Amino acid sequence: MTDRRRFLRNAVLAMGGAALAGCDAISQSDTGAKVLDSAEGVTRRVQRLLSPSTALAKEFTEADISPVFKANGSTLPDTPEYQALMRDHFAGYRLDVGGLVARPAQFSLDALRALGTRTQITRHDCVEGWSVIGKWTGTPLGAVLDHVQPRPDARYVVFHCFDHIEEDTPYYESIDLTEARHPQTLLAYALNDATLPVANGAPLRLRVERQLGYKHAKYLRRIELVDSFARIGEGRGGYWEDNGYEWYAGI
Ligand SMILES: Nc1nc2c(c(=O)[nH]1)N[C@H]1C(S)=C(S)[C@@H](COP(=O)(O)O)O[C@H]1N2
Ligand SMILES: [Mo]
Repeated sequence: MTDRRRFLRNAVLAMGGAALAGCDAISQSDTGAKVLDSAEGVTRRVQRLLSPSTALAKEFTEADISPVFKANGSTLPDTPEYQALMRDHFAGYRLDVGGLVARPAQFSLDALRALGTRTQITRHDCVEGWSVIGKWTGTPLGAVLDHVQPRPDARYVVFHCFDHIEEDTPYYESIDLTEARHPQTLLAYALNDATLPVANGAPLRLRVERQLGYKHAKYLRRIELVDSFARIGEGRGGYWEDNGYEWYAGI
């Protein structure tokens, strides 16, 4: 448990749960009700109470950048679809954004760049216990959402990836709209001023800097706005969540 986690848990105990009574939209759906019941839901809600939704993850300087940015999990998706795109240096890549949006769209990497760009030097913390600092450049996810216009019933952003860890179980992840609109949440296409390497998720991967490594979906294939992730994968909001990890992986 990180110091922050421990601190949050103590904060929950100190408040006796009373401060959590003013529930928001999360209690309105079946999935939300389940999340709220769990300790994890409490952690997330306390974290939101203690740090405003706009709080930034720490940013570092050029001098702090790790000499090598370790790659983890999938490092070379083997599906024919991905292999074909890779052979062509991703020239034919299009990110499909759909689901509960007014204007579904497909974006080339140039189209994404045209929506806006941000660079940040941040620390990546893997649940396995290692960290690396890297410089990321990408399009703020908020700018993409502004373009596709989520419908009022949209609550989560789901990231479908090209790779799978087990046969026929594609990697996927999800975050809520608050996290999606956070200024440091990027669809990143560059690492340390170079085109994103295949091992780190080319051509496009998520950066969601206030959460652990497994939330940062690599090899983005499709983004889907949903009102619940109950019917996606095994229903827990991500590949690793379906295998027991927490959905809100706050650092
Ligand atoms: N599509 C996909 N995304 C993924 C993974 C993966 O296996 N597949 N692994 C996750 C884990 S556990 C970590 S720590 C980071 C690793 O990112 P890196 O390879 O750039 O270090 O990617 C995350 N995103
Ligand atoms: Mo990880």
